[in-house]
Amino acid sequence: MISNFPKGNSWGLPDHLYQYQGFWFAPLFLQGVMLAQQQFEAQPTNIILCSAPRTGTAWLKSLTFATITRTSYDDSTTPLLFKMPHDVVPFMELDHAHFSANRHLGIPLLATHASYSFLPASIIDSGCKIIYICRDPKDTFVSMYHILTRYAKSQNTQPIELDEAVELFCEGVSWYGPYWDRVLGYWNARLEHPDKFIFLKYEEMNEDIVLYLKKLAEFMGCPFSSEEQQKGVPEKIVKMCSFENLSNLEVNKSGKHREGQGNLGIENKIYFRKGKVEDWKNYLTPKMATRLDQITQQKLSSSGLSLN
Ligand code: PAP
Repeated sequence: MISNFPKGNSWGLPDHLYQYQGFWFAPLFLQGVMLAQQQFEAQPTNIILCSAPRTGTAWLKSLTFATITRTSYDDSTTPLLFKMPHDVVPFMELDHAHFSANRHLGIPLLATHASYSFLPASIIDSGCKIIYICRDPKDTFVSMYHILTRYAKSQNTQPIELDEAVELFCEGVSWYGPYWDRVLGYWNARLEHPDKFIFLKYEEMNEDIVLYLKKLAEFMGCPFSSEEQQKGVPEKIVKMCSFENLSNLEVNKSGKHREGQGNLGIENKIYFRKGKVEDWKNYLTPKMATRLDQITQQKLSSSGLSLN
């Protein structure tokens, strides 16, 4: 069925992207989203971490995981010391569709890159809490370009040039793209269910991560007590989950993610690049940046959301 959908350039990777109900997917992930829609039964206690690729998912996973499990582990025992952040939270379209190894990790967290319109009905019907993180499209694009280029090289395929990738991203032909439409989907849904949503921006978190971690803990129903705050527990979690700390752990320098699962098997280190805000300035020409900004302004004009 998927092979009959419209096909798009997969940025130099061997397979195509396929368009389904307005969004572009790699086949394994589209199949996963469709299977999860049919099979996944959410529990009301589930907390769903939603994001587009390259917008801060791994950071959000590590922060929420460390916060929720803080009575079981501290910074010297947390599984984050020997598992990469993507491996401590089940990923709906892979773990609940294709591979069962990470399916039951004993935590209420579940992650997905799917757009709001693709979430299984049980997530909405059960009133699950949803945490959405987004990022300036320019940094998101640069981050996506780098990971796909590195992945293409590891698969011995020829990566595409930066300007061609900008074109594709602007046209919406990117993993789970169009980027703007999926952010807007969650932004608009948040207005309908304000008590169930927290909407985060990578850049704002970067400015005051302790504040945002406290908000997250409260939202998830496990606020930091005054005693914990006096002991500096939020600060310790922030330090544990910082880019500097995580990217220097042995597991994230030399480990592999999803080895033996399909043809995945990706080196953990390619997930950690720079973790900086406005790194796009080092890669995009002014013309490319203006083009991306113009699309952002057009698409978000009446939404009240700003992304740059
Ligand atoms: P993914 O879900 O597609 O793997 P995701 O985790 O959403 O990607 O985002 C990756 C970005 O977050 C990378 O940004 P960069 O390419 O601009 O550097 C990655 O480096 C960054 N990142 C990973 N871990 C952290 C962290 N602990 N703190 C801040 N940024 C991080």
